[in-house]
Formats: sequence, C-alpha cells, structure tokens
Amino acid sequence: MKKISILALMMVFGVVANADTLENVKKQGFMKCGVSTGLTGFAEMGADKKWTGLDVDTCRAVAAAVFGDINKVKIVPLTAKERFTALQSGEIDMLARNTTWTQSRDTSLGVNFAGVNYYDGQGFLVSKKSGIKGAKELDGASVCITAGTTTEMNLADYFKTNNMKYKPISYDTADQVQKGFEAGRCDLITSDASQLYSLRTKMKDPSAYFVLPEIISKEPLGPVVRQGDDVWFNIVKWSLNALVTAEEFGVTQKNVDSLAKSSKNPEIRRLLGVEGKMGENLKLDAKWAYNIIKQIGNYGESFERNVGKGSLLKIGRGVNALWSKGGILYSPPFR
Ligand SMILES: N[C@@H](CCC(=O)N[C@@H](CS)C(=O)NCC(=O)O)C(=O)O
Repeated sequence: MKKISILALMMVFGVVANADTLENVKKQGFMKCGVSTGLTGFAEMGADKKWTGLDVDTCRAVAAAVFGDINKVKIVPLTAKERFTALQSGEIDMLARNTTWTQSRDTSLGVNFAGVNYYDGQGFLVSKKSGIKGAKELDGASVCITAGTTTEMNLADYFKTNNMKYKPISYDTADQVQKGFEAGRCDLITSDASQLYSLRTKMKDPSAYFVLPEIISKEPLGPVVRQGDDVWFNIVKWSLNALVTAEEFGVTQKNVDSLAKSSKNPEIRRLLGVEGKMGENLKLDAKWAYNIIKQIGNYGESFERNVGKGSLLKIGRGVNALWSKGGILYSPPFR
C-alpha cells in the first residue's frame, strides 16, 4: 500500500501554510530561518548570543527586504536530518543551512532552491601524521560523516567508483564529527570543503590537519523555501540576487546612501528603489534592496567578513567570485 505521509495530509488540510508566507511573516513580526547547529563562517552563535555567518546573512537579507530590519529574524538551528521536515512543516519560513541543491531534493521534497550563496565541493580532512597525501590512499579507512547529507552519498559513490572500502562513522552535528575525529574514532572527516576549514579552526591544533587536494563533488549551497508560494520564492531569490548585483555594481554598505542620492546608473537606481517598480513587483517596499545593502553590505562584503579575509577561515573567492572576475557568481539583471 502506498504510504500517505502525515505531511501530505497536513498540506491537503491546509495545516501547513504553503502560500502566504509573506503575510504570515508580517503578522508574526519576524521571519523564522533555519541554519546549521553551528559552523564557523556560515552560522554560529557568539558569546553575545548573536548569530553570524554567511548563511545567517542570507536570512538577515530577507528580513531586511521584508521588514527593513535585519534583526526581525528568529534563527533556528537544525541538524542535517531535521532541516527539510522543519521547512515542510512550517516550523521555519526558509532554510539557509549549507544545503546542497540536488535534483532529487528539488523535485521530491516539495521545496524550491532560491539560488546559490556558496559554491562548494566535497573534500577530505586528514591529520599530517597519518602520512596520507591523496584520496586514492584511503582504502579501508574509517570516515566520520554527518547523517542525512549529500556527503554520505558522495562518499559511497566515490569509494565504489574507485573500488575501495570504508567504514562510515555517522554523527548528527558538526560538533560531534569534530570531537569524534579528535578522539580517534575515525581516520578522516569528509564534508563540504568549506566545512572542513571551519571544523579545523575548532581543533586543538589546527596546523596538525590538512585538506587533501581532491574535491569529489559539486555542492552548490543555497537557500530553500516551500513549493507553492511564488511570492515568497521571489523574495528570497531576489534578496540573494540583490547582494550579488550590489557587488557587481560596486554598491557597498558605505556608499549606498550617496549612490542612492547621486548615481546616474539606471540599474543602480532600480536596485536601490530610486526608480522603477522592483519593490512593488515583489510586494515589498521600494527600499527593500537598499535596506539589505545598508545593513549587510554586498555579497563580497558578507563573504570577506564571514569566510574570507576578514574571518578566521581565510577562504579565497575561487569560483565564488563574480562572473566578471573569473568566478561563476551571476545574478540576472535588475531590469
Ligand atoms: N551540503 C551537504 C552537507 C551539509 C551538512 O550538514 N554538513 C555538515 C558537515 S560538518 C554540517 O554542516 N553540519 C553543521 C551542523 O551540524 O549543524 C548537504 O546539503 O547535505
């Protein structure tokens, strides 16, 4: 017999607010955004109880677009296993949790990916003292991974393709993976490369570990919304595009006010709501994108602050540079 999921029934009876997320969020007075349980650079709660990170900025950008205030967001930490159910059930309004856009997720979970906020790929972290120099030397290794991730599946594919064996040691959170590895429960960690850099910063002696040169997958990480609410889908999609377009046009947190006043560039004027109906079309205030840039900065500023030069991670822009600067970051035009 075909199983009818409780979720599908909830959706049929309208328990899950599929449409009208914008209206519901406005009534609520804040937006609920799912992030990781803690991953330096992407989503992490500081000693001051404030969340920061590239994913958190993606959440805050949407709050700025909707409310003109980046603080009107409730950050909800979620494990990999919990994240899609939390979105489907309405526990959160959007997900920005280092989540890979894949064909099966996009087509079978009732969700839509609203873009990519970080292009990643899966790598391996080993200790220097292990003597391992490349991924082809990993036959028979025990591997620490997070359950409910693409990581698990890519690992299986890679070892199968290369006719190698491994023993998976599975955990629910990044913190557990790191502690398990440091306690010697596994020979290596595999995860999205950015997350490996992030985990390494937490280790007692980060310089004792390194990431192998092989990257075994594509992990386009991006924000996710429920299907069936195109108004909300557009808001999340274009909030991300506004961050990228601002970088492309040199609009920064510092110069946004003067450009709003004096720029003659029509695309900048449309972006900042000085002319055109971009806000109205999104059912938002004309200053929606201005508010994002004023309070967060552009994509490049957020990148450098959270994972780049201004952060502990010091990740280079690589493919996450703008298309016009040798990367693949590309926003459709503000026209
Ligand atoms: N991008 C992959 C992996 C995501 C993932 O959850 N990776 C772990 C690797 S450590 C993580 O980020 N954990 C953060 C946490 O536990 O909150 C996916 O979408 O499945």
